Amino acid sequence: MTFNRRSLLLGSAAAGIATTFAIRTRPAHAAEFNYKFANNQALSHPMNVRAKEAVDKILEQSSGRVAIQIFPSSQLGADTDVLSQVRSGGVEFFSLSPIILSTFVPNASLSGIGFAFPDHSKVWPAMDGALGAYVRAEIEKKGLLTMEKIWENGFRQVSSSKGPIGSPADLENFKIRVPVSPLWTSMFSAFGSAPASINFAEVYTALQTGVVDGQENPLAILSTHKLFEVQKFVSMTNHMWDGFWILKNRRAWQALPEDLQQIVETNFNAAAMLQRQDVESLNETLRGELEGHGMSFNTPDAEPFQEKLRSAGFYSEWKGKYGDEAWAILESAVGRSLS
Ligand code: X2X
Repeated sequence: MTFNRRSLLLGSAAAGIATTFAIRTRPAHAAEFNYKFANNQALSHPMNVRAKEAVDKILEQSSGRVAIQIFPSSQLGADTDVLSQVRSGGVEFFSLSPIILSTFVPNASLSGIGFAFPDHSKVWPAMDGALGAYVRAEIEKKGLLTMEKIWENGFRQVSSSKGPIGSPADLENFKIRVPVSPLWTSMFSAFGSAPASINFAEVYTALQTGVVDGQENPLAILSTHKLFEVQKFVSMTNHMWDGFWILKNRRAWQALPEDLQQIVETNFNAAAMLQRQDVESLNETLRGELEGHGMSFNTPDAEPFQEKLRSAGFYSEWKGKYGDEAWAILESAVGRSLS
């Protein structure tokens, strides 16, 4: 990374002094559109690496008219707060899991149903196809907008400080942090766990202080967020796939002339394609690194977990909530019956 004003801004955001620094260093020829992109990921996560490349290109291709400043690591607030900000216009762009987004757009969580996707070969055609189009339309109905291409978070794995999860019985009474969303709470309640809804900004501390014994996230996050410092066991449950929609405040977006919208949309979507590859390969190759940090891995058979959800009525309950039309879109995307 070259040492220039923009990398300084990005670096200072990580240190938590972004706002004051940004004001002090604003150049005389400020951009016409100064927008913020908030996210919950560490600077080292491919989300921020690829977003930085995208905003640099946007600045250049717009001849300096669109300056997007990145605020990583929940600097502008926890996810549920920033969701309010992107609705009100306090933040112009925000990346959010479809499952957390469901607190505002209920059917957005459809793509996160437990064990729906077997692997990425079904994920991308679905999210770039009918399932993604359905969800984007649901988001628009609520007055928000999103970029076309969803970014990758990955298949989620359970980690614990107490012991490996080998079967559904090991999840019973397990104190697990889940993101703030009824789908997550419902799923781990169906396993008989004790789920606690905690925003990502608080996860490290919650694990460190023992408020919860475990959490679930893709391996890239265990690495970039250093959760290996406070967790010992990783169980490769692959229990759900998760991504990040890049939400846009409608008013801020419509204030951009069409050619600038095009520049922003194109660069974010191109960055998404690269970020998907980066994160997918990290999630496939990080096991060795995490073992080097003292984590131990096991890979349980997924079938008993799915069976437990089925017998607890999880699938029929959510089919009822989403409705038959949405459920049919999901089943056709994953290519099989889920309930
Ligand atoms: O909160 C989480 O666990 C994270 C980072 O995976 C999401 O944004 C859903």
